[in-house]
Amino acid sequence: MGRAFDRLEHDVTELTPTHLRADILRHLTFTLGKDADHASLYDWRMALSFAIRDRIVEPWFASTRKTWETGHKRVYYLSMEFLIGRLLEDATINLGLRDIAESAMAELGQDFRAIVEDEPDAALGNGGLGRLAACFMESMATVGCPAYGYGIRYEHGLFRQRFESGRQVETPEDWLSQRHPWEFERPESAYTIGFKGEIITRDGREVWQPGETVLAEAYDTPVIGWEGKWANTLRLWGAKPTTQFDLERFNRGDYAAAAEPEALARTLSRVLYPDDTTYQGKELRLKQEFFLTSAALQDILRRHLAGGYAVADLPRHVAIQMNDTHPAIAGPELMRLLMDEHGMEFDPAMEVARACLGYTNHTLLPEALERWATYTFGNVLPRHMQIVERIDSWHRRTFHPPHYVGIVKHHEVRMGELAFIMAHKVNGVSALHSDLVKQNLFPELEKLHPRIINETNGVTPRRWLKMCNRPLAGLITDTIGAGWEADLDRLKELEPHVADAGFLTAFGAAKRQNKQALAGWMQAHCGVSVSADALFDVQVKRIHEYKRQLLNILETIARWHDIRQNPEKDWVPRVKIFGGKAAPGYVVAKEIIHLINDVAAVVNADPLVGDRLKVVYPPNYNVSLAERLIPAADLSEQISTAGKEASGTGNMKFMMNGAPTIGTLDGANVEILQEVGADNFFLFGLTAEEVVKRRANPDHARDAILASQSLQDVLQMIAEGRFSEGDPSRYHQLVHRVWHHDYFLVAADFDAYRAAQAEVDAAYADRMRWLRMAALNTARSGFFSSDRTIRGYMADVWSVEPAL
Ligand code: HBZ
Repeated sequence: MGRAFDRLEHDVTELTPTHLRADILRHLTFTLGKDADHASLYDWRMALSFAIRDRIVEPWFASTRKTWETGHKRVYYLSMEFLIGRLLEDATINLGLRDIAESAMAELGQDFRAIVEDEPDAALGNGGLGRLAACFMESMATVGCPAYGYGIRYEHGLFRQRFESGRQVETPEDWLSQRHPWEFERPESAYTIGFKGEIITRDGREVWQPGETVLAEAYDTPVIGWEGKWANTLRLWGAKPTTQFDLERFNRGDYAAAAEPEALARTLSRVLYPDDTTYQGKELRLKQEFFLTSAALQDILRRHLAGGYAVADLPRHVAIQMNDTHPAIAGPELMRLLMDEHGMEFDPAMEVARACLGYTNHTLLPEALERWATYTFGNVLPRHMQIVERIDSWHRRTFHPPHYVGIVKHHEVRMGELAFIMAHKVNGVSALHSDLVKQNLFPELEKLHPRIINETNGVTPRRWLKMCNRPLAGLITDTIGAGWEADLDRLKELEPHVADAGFLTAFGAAKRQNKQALAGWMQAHCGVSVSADALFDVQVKRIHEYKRQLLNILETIARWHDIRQNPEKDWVPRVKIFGGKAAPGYVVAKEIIHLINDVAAVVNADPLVGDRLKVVYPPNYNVSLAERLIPAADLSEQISTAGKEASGTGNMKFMMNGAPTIGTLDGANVEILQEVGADNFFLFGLTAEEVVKRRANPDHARDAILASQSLQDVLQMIAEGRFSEGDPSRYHQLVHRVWHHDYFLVAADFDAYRAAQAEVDAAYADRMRWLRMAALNTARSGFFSSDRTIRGYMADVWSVEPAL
């Protein structure tokens, strides 16, 4: 690697374990005030993290300097969620220091793995949307796209999940109870954020006089790209009170009242909303969205003006991406800043705002589309309510949309329509999803203002292959040489090797090593013993009816039943692995979790079945657990009802790690199938169009159940209480739903899914055939690097060139 920055003291490539060891000891002594003889695992982790962080700071400064000097356009990614996970190992990998760090720690008598695993996950997100934002940050740094991520520094990330008698129990997550070594607090970068209050007229202009204010204070985490050539900033806002602590009240003994402003402010950045399923009209959520957006936009304008540019020049220097509608208040807030604070007129302000803004849609589910009661919206953000109405009437006057199309409808502000109208580009996240956004979500708006494009999601291969799957990453480098990490299409060079039995055997050995490690972990943490020879069949993602974990567990029951009926048959041993959290208020999802755990208890204790089938559901699925499970998977479950999963990104991680998919034609599965070929993908189920048609038949579930003896048996066993001894009615509602309210077509797809699972068994039984399929999945996964996705956004949405 060449030196990409001029003022670096020591080139990272010249660093030896001895250098690093000295730095670690220096931090242990002078930053932490600890003596090596008495240092805990935590102390060592902090010392190593600071020593690694030191090496990020120089490229970070160099990148920032270069962007300032050249006046390069910057991208601002606004997201309520960044699901970043652990940072230590990722940073060492991107700096090329992974092995050096391991040796340095060994020299100090410490186990690198144990240190890495001591780091808590930064879980500032729910699922795919938040993890995508984290992959994008890493890819923007890798391809040299100058960027800031803006989010909220939640004190408590996504809840921790435990199981009590098989039921999900949530406990608060506490990642900030320990020092977070990666961030820099910036008390000097703080902005006042207003809420409520009234509109007054000043010098003939309407201006907002907020009734409440809080301070947004910046915390910066550098994000380093592959080989340390570029670094960007993840800037998370923490809320602080604007008013001084009331000493007079405190002295009078009124402690609670004295602390009131602080308590009020802190609630704003206290918790991440854990609901990824339904939009909930909570005032605090709206306040959080505005808090993030207003702080970000004030910061963007301050930086732009500090560069000496005119406000009207904003689009030449600034691209702002709204990650779903959560920050869609950016449209009206940018308009307010341009008009009320910078004196622009409405029309030119609209032009500037729309040229800067882009909007990514991540869902078609109507219940997840944000809408705010005009009463709430007008109360919390009175000036923005005026601006929204002005935008809406301007839109009606100028474009004459059909009467039912608009932003404000039936006393609600529709954030999707608002985001669409305020953005110059709107994108979906897979080819199929983008088509459906065009056809079903915004057909009229798209006709009036064609702007919907597709940017198929991707994932960073540094974390999701290089870091989490060392055996496979090593084999890839041995086979095609280094450099594939930043040019993932090069994985194609593996293809000629799949004809080579030696390569396939090595591929199988790498997989086997990961499975062995996972088996040991599951034994220790879940108390279930599994054989690494069994087929590891994995479904990990949020629990949701549309994702159909229910279909998977019903097939599991059918399989168990078949094994019991016919134990002599030559069964391919299977381990069904589940992982995922349900939104705390999502009753049906929680019932499904309970059923999976109940089935696991029965199946795993059945001596007649033994190793032929095991069910394991490790609790608290998160980024770190994904890094353990995905490399060990043989089969990737992507079985959502067609038309419902916008893209999926887990599907891409499994593919990269050599796990063929069993899946429907949904989201990015369609593109995975296209890349990998039908021979290397277990396709089943109704298509999105067929789903819509089938639903029109009110008896679709009944018809499907009556046509399938196996499904009848399974539902009967559940209803009889075979998995809920002593409580036979436990799943009556769930079974009733399958018969009578099967909106997601579990029954209609059941037989097809079973047949596809039988094909999986047959393919796995032929070891060389299976390994070929697995290796081809890896070899053909290059398209799904988030570097490709980011280059797409840069060219199609942001009009930004790489600065590297
Ligand atoms: O975004 C997911 C999609 O379901 C998935 O298909 C896609 O791959 C991924 C990235 O594009 N959507 C989410 O993860 N959505 C949320 O987490 C969410 C969070 C808060 C909400 C609504 C949705 O209020």
